[in-house]
Amino acid sequence: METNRISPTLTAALNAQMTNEAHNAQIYLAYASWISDKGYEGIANFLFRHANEERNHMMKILEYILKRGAKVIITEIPSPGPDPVSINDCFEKIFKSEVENTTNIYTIVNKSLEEQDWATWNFMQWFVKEQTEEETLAMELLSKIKIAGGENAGNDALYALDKDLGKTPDDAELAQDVSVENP
Ligand code: OFO
Repeated sequence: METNRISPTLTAALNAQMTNEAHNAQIYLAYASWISDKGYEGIANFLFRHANEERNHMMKILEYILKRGAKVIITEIPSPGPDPVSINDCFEKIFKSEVENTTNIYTIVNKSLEEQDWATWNFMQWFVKEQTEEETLAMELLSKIKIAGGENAGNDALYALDKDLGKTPDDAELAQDVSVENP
C-alpha cells in the first residue's frame, strides 16, 4: 500500500532544500575557520554556532520527509566557494546567502500552496519565520560592521566588534514579537 504523503515535485524540492541547508552550514563553517585563523575568536564562535543551526535545519527537513513516508536522497554538498576578502565582505556574503535561502524556502511554500499540501505548507512556516530572523541577524551584522568603518574598519573597532559578537545571541528579535511594554 502506498503511504507516501508528499508529491514527487515537493519531495524533490524538500530534498534539494536539505542540501541547501547543508551548503549554508558549510559556508558558515568555512567563514568561521577563515576568521578564527585571523584571531577573531568572538566572530568565529558566532559563525560556528550558526553552522550548527543550519545543520539542524537540514535535519528538520530530513525528519519531515521520512515522517511523511517519502524518500530522503543524500547528495554531495556544493563547495562554500572562496574565502571572504575582509570581514565586511564576509558579512555581505552571509546576508546574500540568507536572502537566497529565503527565496528557496518561499518557492517550496508556493509549491505546497499550489498542491494544497497543507501539512508541508504548515511545516514550512517555521522556516519562513526562521529566515526572517536570520535576515534580521545578517542585517545587524552589516550595521555593526558599517559602524566599525566597513572596509576601512580599524583594529580597535574590529576588536570591539569581535568581543560583541562573541556574546551575541543566536536569534534576533522579530518585529512581530515587539510590544508597547517591550519596544
Ligand atoms: Fe537555514 O537558515 Fe539560514 O539559511
